[in-house]
Amino acid sequence: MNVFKFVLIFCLSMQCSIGNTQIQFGEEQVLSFEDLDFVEVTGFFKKDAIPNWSTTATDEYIEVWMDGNGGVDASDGIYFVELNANENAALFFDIDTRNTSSIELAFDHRGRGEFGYDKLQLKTGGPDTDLEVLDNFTSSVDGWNTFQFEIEIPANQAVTRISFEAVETASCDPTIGNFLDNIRYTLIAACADDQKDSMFNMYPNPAVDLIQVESRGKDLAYAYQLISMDGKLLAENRIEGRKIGIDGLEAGQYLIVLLSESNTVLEKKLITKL
Ligand SMILES: [Ca+2]
Ligand SMILES: [Ca+2]
Repeated sequence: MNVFKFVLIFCLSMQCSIGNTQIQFGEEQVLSFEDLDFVEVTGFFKKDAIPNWSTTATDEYIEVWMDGNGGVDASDGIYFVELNANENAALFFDIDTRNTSSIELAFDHRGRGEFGYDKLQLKTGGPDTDLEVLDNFTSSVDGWNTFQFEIEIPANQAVTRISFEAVETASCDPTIGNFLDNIRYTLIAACADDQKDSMFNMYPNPAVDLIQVESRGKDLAYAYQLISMDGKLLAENRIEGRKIGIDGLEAGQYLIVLLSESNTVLEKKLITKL
């Protein structure tokens, strides 16, 4: 294996394995309304009772259905939801998308009314932004449909909201229709080729004795780790004056990991010491 190939593979694997423990790149996560505190009940519940989920409803209620209620079975497990309890609102969850290039999303949708179709709208964006409409998805009463969608994550969007809204119901009442269950998502890591869009710039590279750290976002890097190409931690220090000293290092390639105050990984960069 030539040196370049080794460096690239090593860098990609570090990018995908070092990081905040909340980020599970490449592993499918399932939000299926099964981790509820209440047992075997259909009803309206305050959003705090539904782990991971929230709603824009002013009364904060989310409508949970149990297997068999109204003749409808969950598509996964025993619980599912109907969009809208008492008022027309959005049901959503937020994902930590630092260092993420895209999300592979899948969900199951089913209509309720006997005549016609239910339609939901998928939206996404940062939690503090006007969410972007990705697409509409339509299902009838005849059974659960699985829909899949790949969502591109803009660089520096640290948190991504996934939102579902009822836009049409066969019942003509926005609070009656649009069942949702078995939401799966997989985060795809932003790897080495995304460094041009990263939050931090380290220069010069190659470097001789000092590396300057420049931040393009609100995050500040408080400390760094210097890691050898065979994965050994060589140094871990606070960053003083946005500079990292590499005076005593042997010439070669190293990985520099920038850390926040809580030791969360902010950025990783391959640096060459001359
Ligand atoms: Ca379920
Ligand atoms: Ca309802």
